[in-house]
Amino acid sequence: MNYKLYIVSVDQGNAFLGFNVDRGRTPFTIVGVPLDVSSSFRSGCREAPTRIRTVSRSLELCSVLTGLNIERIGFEDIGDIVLPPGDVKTSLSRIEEMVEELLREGRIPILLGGEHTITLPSFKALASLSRTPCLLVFDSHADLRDEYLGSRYNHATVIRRILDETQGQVLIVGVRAVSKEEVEEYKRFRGRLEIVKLWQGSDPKEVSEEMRKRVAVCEDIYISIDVDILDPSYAPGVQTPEPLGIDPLSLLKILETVVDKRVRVVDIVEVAPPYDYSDITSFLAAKIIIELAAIIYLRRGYSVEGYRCW
Ligand SMILES: [Mn+2]
Repeated sequence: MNYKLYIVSVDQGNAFLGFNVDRGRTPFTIVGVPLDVSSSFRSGCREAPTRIRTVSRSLELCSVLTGLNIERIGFEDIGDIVLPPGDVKTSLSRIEEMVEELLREGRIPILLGGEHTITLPSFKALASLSRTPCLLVFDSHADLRDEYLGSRYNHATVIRRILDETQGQVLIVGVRAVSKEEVEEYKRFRGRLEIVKLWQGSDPKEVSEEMRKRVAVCEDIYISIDVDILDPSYAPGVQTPEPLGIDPLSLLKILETVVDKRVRVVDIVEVAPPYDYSDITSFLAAKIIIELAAIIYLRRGYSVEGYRCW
């Protein structure tokens, strides 16, 4: 499949941060994946790619954590993938083929969700190209159910399906909302699945060190950020809010410690603009992408001469 057939592009001014750079200049490819079919509580994450792009245009471009000028790095923003409404199976296979092609082209895809279900096809794409793929999930939920409301493919089963359908290692961080069934699943998958505790008040340093140890075996790393890992006071515009989360700076500090050159794919999912007072969550999502991209860029060892703001 040529994924470009299913892409609706954005014009220059509407791209992430308001400008689109050529492939040759940046390793990052932004793509919107507005899958929004399975929410059990409140929906609207199909609007997130557009909203995150819109608010991103008002953010400044110096990365707080790294001091890098992200304007020098930039993003190739190819637009949104078109998904057939209501057809989950076709949607998932289309996402998988697109991510696989982007990886073959040597890109670092940054997926703007959409619901968390998109991580399944996208991680499968990485897993098909890697000997030891690892999924690093930041989420307040474990998403480990075998089925939810009679469905096997949705936001509440996504990690379970990944364990079933790939050989990848999975590390979930930030879980604070689980069912009894999920605790049983966790025991069953121990060895391939680890859950690192993290909630309001946790020490990000301790958590980062534990995570670094656990990802030591990975050849390639996929980072999936469900924004409901954050406390609803920082990120109210999500599909399934969960109290007692961490603050955004703690999340970034953990990412700063854990991210290295093995990171191949990033997704940020579950932002729900209809519930996002004052665009708080969309702004935060855009900021996280800026900071994370700057960290990845540094860790991959590209020259940053002349790229610093200070
Ligand atoms: Mn979640």
